[in-house]
Amino acid sequence: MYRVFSGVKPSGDFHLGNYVGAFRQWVADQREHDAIYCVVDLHALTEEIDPAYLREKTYEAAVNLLSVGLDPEICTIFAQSHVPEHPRLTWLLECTATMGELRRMTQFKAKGYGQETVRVGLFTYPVLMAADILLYEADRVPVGDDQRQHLELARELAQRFNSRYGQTFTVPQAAVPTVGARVMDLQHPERKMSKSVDSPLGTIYVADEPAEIERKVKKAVTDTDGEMRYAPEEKQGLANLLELMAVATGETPDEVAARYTRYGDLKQELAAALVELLRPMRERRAELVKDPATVHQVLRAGAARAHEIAAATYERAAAAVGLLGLGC
Ligand code: AQP
Repeated sequence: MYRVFSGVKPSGDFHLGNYVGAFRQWVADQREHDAIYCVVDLHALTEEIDPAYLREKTYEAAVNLLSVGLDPEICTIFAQSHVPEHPRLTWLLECTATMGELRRMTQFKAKGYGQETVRVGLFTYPVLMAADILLYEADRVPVGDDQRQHLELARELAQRFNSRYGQTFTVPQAAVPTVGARVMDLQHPERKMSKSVDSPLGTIYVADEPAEIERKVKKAVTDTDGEMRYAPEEKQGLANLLELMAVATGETPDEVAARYTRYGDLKQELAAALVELLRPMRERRAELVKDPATVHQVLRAGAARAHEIAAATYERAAAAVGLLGLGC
């Protein structure tokens, strides 16, 4: 049985990109693999965030993960800060990684390169992410396309550590969906849909009411030539809508394009399809918010199981680099 690990940052409200690029796969994986999912709250500290907001979003993240269909009876759901081995292993991996490879991370280049006031954590967080993954000896890491480079770093650090100190870590594989790996902002189709970018009309949140979803899809930016074809390079806005419809129906984007002639018809049917896609989540969330005791219990049980696995990996890594254990 494969071990699968993935995480989500509680830095805002979850959106359609998170669902399509990641959660969909997480739900499918829990039935076939040993699946471990983490709310990576330490990652949310890399940029300014209000403490009360972070607490609220971390709790909501757990509610949302349960709402999308994760079942704590068959998978593990926990908060990163509840397992102290994450920052501990990060240090060992920071002493394995180089400045040069962290400088090449495109997310850092986009958000903080060259700024004196940028937090050190924003520069080093790909190493924390590597620790998240390697602690659980994950074979597969389902992620959206934006995380591919970070996954490559985790693989590189695992291999380097293993070859320097002896076999310690499993080298993970990225699992990126073939359709919907990068859901784009509906108003700015050249950039990905993102929870920390303020684009209220361009972002469909998983908690949006049907009328909101319809309004946002109707106003989605396309192009003026009116030609219905799937061309992600030339027609980014339309390609995004075709991909989303393909995710909802199980077709390919080209097959979807062949069924429509007018953008308006595609938008109307896509809005209806997205409302249906997100409906079960909305209903489950309404139930769960009334039951915080269950959510806290899921996080406590998840942390206990995660800690058991993480502690064993950390001890192995610490011994490998030469740290004197308490047992001496
Ligand atoms: N637009 C997207 N399309 C497809 N997949 C996406 N993911 C995120 N955005 C898209 C995938 O969702 C999982 C959880 O991501 P995350 O929330 O932890 O962090 P992120 O990738 O940095 O997402 P955001 O929304 O852009 O957050 P902020 O704005 O706070 O940085 C990951 O598997 C990710 O690939």
